[in-house]
Amino acid sequence: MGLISVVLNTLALTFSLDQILTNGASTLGLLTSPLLPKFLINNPLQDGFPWGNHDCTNTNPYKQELDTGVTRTYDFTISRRVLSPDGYEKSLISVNGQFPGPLIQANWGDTIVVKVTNNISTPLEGTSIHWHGFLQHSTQWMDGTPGFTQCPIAPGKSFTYKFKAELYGTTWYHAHYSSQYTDGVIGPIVIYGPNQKNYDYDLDVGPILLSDYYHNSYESTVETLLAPRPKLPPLKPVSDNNLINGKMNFDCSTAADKRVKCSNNAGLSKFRFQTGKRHRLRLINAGADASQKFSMDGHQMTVIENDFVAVQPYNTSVVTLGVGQRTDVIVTGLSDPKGTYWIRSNVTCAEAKQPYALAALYYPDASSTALPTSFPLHTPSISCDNDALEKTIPTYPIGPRNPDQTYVLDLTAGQNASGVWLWTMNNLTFRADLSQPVLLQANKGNLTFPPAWNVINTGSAKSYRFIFNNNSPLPHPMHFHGHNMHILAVGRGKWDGKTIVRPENPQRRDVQMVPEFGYMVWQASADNPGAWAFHCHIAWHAATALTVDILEQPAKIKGLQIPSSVEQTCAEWRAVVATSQIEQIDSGV
Ligand SMILES: *[C@@H]1O[C@H](CO)[C@@H](O)[C@H](O)[C@H]1NC(C)=O
Ligand SMILES: *[C@@H]1O[C@H](CO)[C@@H](O)[C@H](O)[C@H]1NC(C)=O
Ligand SMILES: *[C@@H]1O[C@H](CO)[C@@H](O)[C@H](O)[C@H]1NC(C)=O
Ligand SMILES: *[C@@H]1O[C@H](CO)[C@@H](O)[C@H](O)[C@H]1NC(C)=O
Ligand SMILES: *[C@@H]1O[C@H](CO)[C@@H](O)[C@H](O)[C@H]1NC(C)=O
Ligand SMILES: *[C@@H]1O[C@H](CO)[C@@H](O)[C@H](O)[C@H]1NC(C)=O
Ligand SMILES: [Cu+2]
Repeated sequence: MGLISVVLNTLALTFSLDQILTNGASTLGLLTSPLLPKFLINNPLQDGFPWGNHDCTNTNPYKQELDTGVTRTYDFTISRRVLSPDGYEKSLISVNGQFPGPLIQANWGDTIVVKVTNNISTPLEGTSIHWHGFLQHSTQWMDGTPGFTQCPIAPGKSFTYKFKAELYGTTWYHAHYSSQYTDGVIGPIVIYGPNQKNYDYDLDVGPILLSDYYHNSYESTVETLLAPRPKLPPLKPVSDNNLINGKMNFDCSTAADKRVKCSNNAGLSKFRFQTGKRHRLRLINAGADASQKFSMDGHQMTVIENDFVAVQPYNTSVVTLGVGQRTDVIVTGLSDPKGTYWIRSNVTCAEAKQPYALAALYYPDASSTALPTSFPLHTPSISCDNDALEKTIPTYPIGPRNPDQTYVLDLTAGQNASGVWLWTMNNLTFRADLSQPVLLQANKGNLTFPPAWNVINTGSAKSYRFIFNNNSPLPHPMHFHGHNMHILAVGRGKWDGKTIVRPENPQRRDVQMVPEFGYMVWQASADNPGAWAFHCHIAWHAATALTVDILEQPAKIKGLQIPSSVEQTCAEWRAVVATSQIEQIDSGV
């Protein structure tokens, strides 16, 4: 059995039977996985906390430059490894041999350092890691976006990322090179911070990554998507499975390629609850395409945070997450110590052969080998809209003033002259030059960019607003780097030009679902000079050009002291590209 031999090579001796089920060699989603603490304790404390008396109602985290003086250091090697997360063997691109990759943890105000080494071979590829949702104030070159803030890390080379935990809550990291992350380069990040006083919790169950999963390599998917298809409609890739913390069973009789090693009953993620205790769950959609509808049979959830933004708590039985989004919930344990329940995550708004991910929840006296027999609480729903803006109210209110600049961004799709289906933003199809990151060019004072880089130069505007019109029949999870967007309005049809939901305190987050044939009006403070991607987080859409580059405060970019390692990474990348060993197969991001 390929699966067993892979596991045995390096890990089996120290693993329990439960962990042998970890076909992705990850320790997430096991009954032996440790609970998380309230914060990491090796910091100096003030008023009992690493962050002193700052909390989620008294401190503006975008302005507060909290610095604990503590650094958390990680070492990541990105390399191919044959694993069978759902029983079907695949050459994944792993982080330190694991899928999902290891957890990064820090306290609010700590500094995170991650040395990333590119050990991907056969074929050789670049890589780069994006720290999703981090602001990167004063480290704008550490955002990990090729063509925007850096060149890809060349094969055999390393790049060390260093950035502050300016916000707190739950997030993830992922490769931002082509659609590489969908083959495995993902992992959770927890930044401990203040909790909401009346919604404190007893036990932190930790990250729960939800991800649609493909048995084909990302390269084959992307190459098929970008092949000319004269007169034919665009393709929609179909996922093979849906995973919770990288685990799920797969029915091998339905495998597309019967020659590939496959075992049924690969194993599910398992979680433990205590009766009557309040549990914190950190939900993350780390998938490629699908929105996820997360629910727990028999349990209500209380939402306390969306993305990196604490919100006034509200109850729900289903959490909807577009790709890239996170929601933290508190769930109170029920009273029966023998209870077992299904945890479910359903794919929605995407094509899937097996859309139903399951995990098992056990109370202390339940046998952890018995499968639950529970039923869902609610009526099924398939909408992938986020909860209404009226419902998601940040605990720290910020009312953005009138913007200095307003832009209209029209999204459509069509075929170019070679018959390739591509997305267009204001009629332009995005394609990065991975060897020429916009941030470095702007730092040298050259603000002339080829049209395909889709650069929108916001000049010296102190704040800017975008009216984003989605003229397509698909919803899109739109992500902005380096900021939390103020989401002023979202809906179907066209914006009326005036309605803003709670102008004194609109929802903030870093990814927002925009409905099919709908709009999103969002605004940002230009407090972060840099080159920031605004893109659809569906990997297949970003690969097919659904991206723009928002250049903020270019005059200030000219004064940035960018470390020489960024330029060196470009020199190393250009040297590989010059030997034609690596081809750019898509938009680059
Ligand atoms: C680098 O990748 C090769 C296989 O592609 C693997 O054998 C080796 O262990 C990897 N090195 C590290 C440090 O992960
Ligand atoms: C939310 O649910 C919790 C328990 O799960 C309950 O104590 C609380 O009253 C509920 N809040 C509302 C507003 O329904
Ligand atoms: C998820 O799918 C199951 C069927 O497997 C269904 O019973 C449940 O209601 C669905 N959940 C949601 C939120 O639609
Ligand atoms: C159409 O787009 C593809 C993919 O970006 C590109 O390779 C091709 O050159 C484009 N064709 C034309 C005529 O621009
Ligand atoms: C995009 O192209 C259409 C049709 O050629 C044109 O009507 C429209 O004004 C263009 N939009 C922009 C923003 O250039
Ligand atoms: C500015 O950058 C563009 C795009 O990379 C390049 O074509 C042009 O030669 C540069 N101009 C100068 C003066 O360096
Ligand atoms: Cu999209």
